[in-house]
Amino acid sequence: MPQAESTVIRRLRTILGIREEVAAQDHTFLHPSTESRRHLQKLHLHHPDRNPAQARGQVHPIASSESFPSRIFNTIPPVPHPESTVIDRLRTILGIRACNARPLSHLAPANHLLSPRSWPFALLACLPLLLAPPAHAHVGSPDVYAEGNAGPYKLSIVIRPPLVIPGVAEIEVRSQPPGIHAIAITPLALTGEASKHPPTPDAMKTPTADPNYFTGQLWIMAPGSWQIRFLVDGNQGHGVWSVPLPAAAQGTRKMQRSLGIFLSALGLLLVIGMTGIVGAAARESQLDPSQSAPPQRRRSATIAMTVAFALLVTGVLLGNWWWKSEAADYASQVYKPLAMDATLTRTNLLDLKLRGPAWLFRSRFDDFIPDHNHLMHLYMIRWPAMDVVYHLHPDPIASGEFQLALPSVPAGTYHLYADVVHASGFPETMVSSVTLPAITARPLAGDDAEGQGSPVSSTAATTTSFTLPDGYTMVWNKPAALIARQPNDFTFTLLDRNGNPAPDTALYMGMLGHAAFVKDDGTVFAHIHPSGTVAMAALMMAEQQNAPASSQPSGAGNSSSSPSSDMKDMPGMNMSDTNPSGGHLPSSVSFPYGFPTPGRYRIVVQMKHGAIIETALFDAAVS
Ligand SMILES: [Cu+2]
Repeated sequence: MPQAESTVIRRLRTILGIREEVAAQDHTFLHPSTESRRHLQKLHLHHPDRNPAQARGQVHPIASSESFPSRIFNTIPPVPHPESTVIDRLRTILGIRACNARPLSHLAPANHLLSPRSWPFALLACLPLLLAPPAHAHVGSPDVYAEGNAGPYKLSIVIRPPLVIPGVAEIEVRSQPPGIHAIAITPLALTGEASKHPPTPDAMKTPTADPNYFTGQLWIMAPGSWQIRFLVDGNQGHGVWSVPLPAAAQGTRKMQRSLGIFLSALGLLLVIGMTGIVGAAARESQLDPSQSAPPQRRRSATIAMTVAFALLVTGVLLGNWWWKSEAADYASQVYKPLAMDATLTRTNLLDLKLRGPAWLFRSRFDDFIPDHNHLMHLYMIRWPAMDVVYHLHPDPIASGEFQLALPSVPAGTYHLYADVVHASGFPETMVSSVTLPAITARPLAGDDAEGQGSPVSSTAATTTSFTLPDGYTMVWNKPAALIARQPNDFTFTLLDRNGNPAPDTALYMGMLGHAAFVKDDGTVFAHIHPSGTVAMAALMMAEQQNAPASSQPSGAGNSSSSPSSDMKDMPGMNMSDTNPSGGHLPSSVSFPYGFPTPGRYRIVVQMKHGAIIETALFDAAVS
C-alpha cells in the first residue's frame, strides 16, 4: 500500500505542480494531521509573506523554510474585482483596447459620471439611436481642427469626436517636416488629478503611402473636458503636443418607424412561437408519435400556454421599462446648451442673462475663465443679411449675468453668439438674438471691432478680396474647391493702400487674426484662431501640462513646444498685443478649419495693423 500511495502522491504532485524536493519536506500537505492543519490555518492567517500581492495570485518565490504554505498561497487563483471582470468582458466584446479602457476610477470625479455599471447599458440603449445636430463649443461644428508644434514637428490635426459617449474619436494628423518615425496618442482629462495619469498611448497608423499622414482612434469613455496628447518621435528627437477635446453626447433620435414595426412583428412572432412550444410540450411531450392527447393534457396545455404567455408579456413589459429608464438615463447626459436671454435696457445697455439646466459638470454660471483676454467673446451679426458684424466683450456683473454698453449700432435684428470657457476648459457658445433700434452711443474701444459688407445674398460667394474702410485690403488665398469636412488652411493677407503686404501688422488679442465661420442659415458658428478651433484657454491649460510629459525618459531630443516660442500660433502666456519678437509680424494669417456641412458661409476675418482692427467679410459656397 505505501508503494501505491507514493505513486498516487507523485501523480498528485505532478498535477499540482509541486516540486519533488519541496513536497519531500512536508508530507503533511497530503496527510494533514490536526496539528499541521492548525499550523496551516495559522500560517494562512499570519504568514509573514502573505500580502495583498499574493492574494491577487502573483507569483512568489518558493521560500526555503515554509515552501509548501507559500506554494499554496501562490496557487490561489487571481481574484479580480467583480466589477472589473464585467467591465473587462464588455471591453472585450466591444473591442476596446486595454490601454484606452482604463479603469473608470482613473477619471476625474467630474468625468466619472457614467457609473461603470451604467455605461455599457447606456451604450446599448443608444446603439440604434441616431443623432441630432451637435452644438457646444461653437455651434454645429463639433470637429476639432488644430495646428501646432510638437517639439520640432508641426502637426495639423483633425479630431472627430464621437457622437455618443462612450464612443470612438477619429484622429488624423498631417505632419511636417518629414522624418517622423512614430506618433502615439493618449486621451486624458484636461484638469484634475486624472490629467496627471495618462493611460498607455496608442500608436497611430500610416494608412497610405504618405509617411506624413497618420490616423488613429481613441475611446472617449465619459463626457467632459478632455485632451488628446500627441507624442512624436522622429529624426529630430521627441516632441509633445496636446489638443483639448470637449466631449459630450450630442443627442438621440427615435428609432425609425419602419424598423420599429419590423422588430415589433418579429418580437410578436417570438412570443407566439414560444407560447406554442410550451403548449405543445405540455400536451404531447410524453405521448408516442401516434397517440392523440387526452382531454386532461389538453387542459393542462391551455393552462401552461396562458401562464407562459403572461410571463412573456410581463418580460416584454419589463424589458420596455428597462429600455426606457436606460434611455432616460442616457438622455440626461446628452449635451444641453446653455441658453442666453438678451435684452436692451436703457439706450445702449445690452444685458445677457445665462440660463439653462444643470448639465453634468456644468452646475454654475460663474466658473468662467478668461479666454484670450476676456471672459466672454460676443459676435453680434445682423440677420439675415449678415452685413454688419461686431466682435464685443461683455463683462460679468453677477453670477450668470453679463452686460455691455453697446457702441453705435445700425438698427436691425442681430444674432448673438457668445463664447465662454468653464474652469474645466470646457467651452460653450450661447446663441440668442435681439432686435435693436439705431443706437448712437460710444465709439468702439479696446478690443471691440466692427465690420460692414454687402448682404450675403447679394454676393456670388466668389469674393477673395475685401476693401477695408481705411483703404487697406484683405485678400483670401481661396482654395479651388471647398468641401465639407475637409481640412483646409484659410489664409488671409493684409495689404496696405499701395497693395503691398501691410508693414505694421499687430497682434489682436495676442494673435495674428481671429475668424468666425458662420453659415447663412444660422446652424453653424465657429470662432477660430491660427491654432484652430480649440478654445485658447483650454489649449493653454493643456500646453502647461506638456513640460513634465516631454521630460519623461522616453524622449530622445526632449524639446517640447514652448508657448513663447511661437507667439503668433500659441499666444498663451502673454495676451498683450506687443510683438514678442520685436520685428515685423507677418502680414498673412492662416486658420485651420473644415466646414461641417455643405452650404453657404460668411467668414469674418479680423486682423490688426497699428492700432486699427480690421474686419473683412468673405463668402464661401461649400459643396
Ligand atoms: Cu478670438
